[in-house]
Amino acid sequence: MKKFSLTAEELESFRKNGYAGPFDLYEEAEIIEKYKAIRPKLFDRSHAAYDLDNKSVISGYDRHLDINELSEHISRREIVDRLEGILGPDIICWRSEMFPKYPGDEGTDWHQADTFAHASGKKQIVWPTNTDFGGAITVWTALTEASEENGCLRFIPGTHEEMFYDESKGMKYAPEEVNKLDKDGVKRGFFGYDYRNLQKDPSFKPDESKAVSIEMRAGQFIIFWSTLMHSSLPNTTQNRTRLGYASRYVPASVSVYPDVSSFEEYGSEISLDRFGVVVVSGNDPSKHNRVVRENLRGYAFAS
Ligand SMILES: O=C(O)CCC(=O)C(=O)O
Repeated sequence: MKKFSLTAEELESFRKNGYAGPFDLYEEAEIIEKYKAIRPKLFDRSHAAYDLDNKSVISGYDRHLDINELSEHISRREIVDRLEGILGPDIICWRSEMFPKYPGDEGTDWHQADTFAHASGKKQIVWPTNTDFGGAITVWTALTEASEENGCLRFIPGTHEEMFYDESKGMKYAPEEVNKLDKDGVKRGFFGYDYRNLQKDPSFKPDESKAVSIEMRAGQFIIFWSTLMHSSLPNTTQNRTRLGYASRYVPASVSVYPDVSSFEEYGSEISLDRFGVVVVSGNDPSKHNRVVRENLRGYAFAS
């Protein structure tokens, strides 16, 4: 057992429900200071891994590769000790994303991600062939409070072992056409896509009567399978932005971006020239991913 390992009960509940937490990471005063330090750095792309405009939906991808506070965050023991019970001893972080929801923003459509091919059309992670299960573990950290009013996450517990979406179907990026009220009058979208286009059964409707809201104070994090049915509520407040930072982890045996040197999604193209996975625990015995030991400013990752 490590200091922050999941207990046997927490692990059992995680296996059944597909998520664990929320857990405390930063004190209230600490996260306010951290957020103040991170915010201006998000706009400074001088060392960012990708040449993107700040307006791009994916400008918040992989900022752990150039913002020291985030480079430190992804390997925090409070997170990694807990992941070891789920993913085993050798763990890589292959992606992180900022998820802002400004006052008036729509909610995020219900979705599940297995290979993360949904937007780019290419599998972004591939588990070894002898494994019948994919997906990634997402650690979603609240950099601000996340409540039902300003757009907290919603989960449907126990849905993580069956995919209701076919990520190979492809979706059309059309920000002007989607993001309208859905059939139930909820303002919801998927950052310019309509995730419902990937449904295996076009008449499928997630059973929202079983959904739970994940309210968190700033500084807490939640762990969940990307294959868990999840969404978030619209931000209906006048002035309370919700900002989540999601870091995504898989065992080191998983291949990340196999056979591609760039990809296009959400209307932007990314070259992977400066991309690398970060080993946050153990080693990378498989050697099929490019591993980076320091971020693009020279900050050494802990592992
Ligand atoms: O923060 C959100 O609204 C969505 C987050 C999400 O879909 C994810 O972390 O996978």
